[in-house]
Amino acid sequence: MKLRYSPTSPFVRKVVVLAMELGIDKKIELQRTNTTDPDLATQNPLGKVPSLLLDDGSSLYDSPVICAYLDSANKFHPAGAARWTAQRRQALADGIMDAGVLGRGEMLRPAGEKSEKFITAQKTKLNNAMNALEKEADSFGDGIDIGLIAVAAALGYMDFRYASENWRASRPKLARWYERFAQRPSMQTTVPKDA
Ligand SMILES: N[C@@H](CCC(=O)N[C@@H](CS)C(=O)NCC(=O)O)C(=O)O
Repeated sequence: MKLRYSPTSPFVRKVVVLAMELGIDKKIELQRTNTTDPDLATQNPLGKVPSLLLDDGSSLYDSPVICAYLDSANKFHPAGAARWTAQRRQALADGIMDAGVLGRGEMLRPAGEKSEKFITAQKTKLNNAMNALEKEADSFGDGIDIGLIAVAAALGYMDFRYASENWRASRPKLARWYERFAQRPSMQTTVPKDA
């Protein structure tokens, strides 16, 4: 299988961290992709990465679907009540990534074309979502599941693109948890950098 990817996408990072934690990353061929590549739209009509091309020629998107497919044995998708906690956290973290990516796209638009109101609205979402995570960070523990992998990918994106927001300052529990989680080899080897 092939993963269409961009090295700076936090959604891709979530998928790759999961694959490394599952020990299946070597089975996935990484294919660097510009989201404007016309053939990406033939695999994912939404033209987004990550997109997973399967050996039978079909494709899977978006990142929660790809993660569920890769973790078909549910090692990191827990059962019972924990399942919904993990899925909700993944949704919250994916929302941070969405707001972060949209906000950054807007910031990069030429002066005169960008909307400060839109950027502020996205930052409000980021901050509200991280405040919600701070409230439950005590319960994160030292385990790992798809929700926590997603939270780590989102916080990694905050460090990468929103360092000036200094998210740790008012979120000490989340910061302490992330400091530990970020030591995992899967996190260390996927730190994003501009190409
Ligand atoms: N909900 C999607 C979001 C993926 C996404 O927004 N990817 C960005 C890169 S970080 C992208 O491909 N953007 C291109 C576009 O929106 O046209 C997922 O979870 O996979």
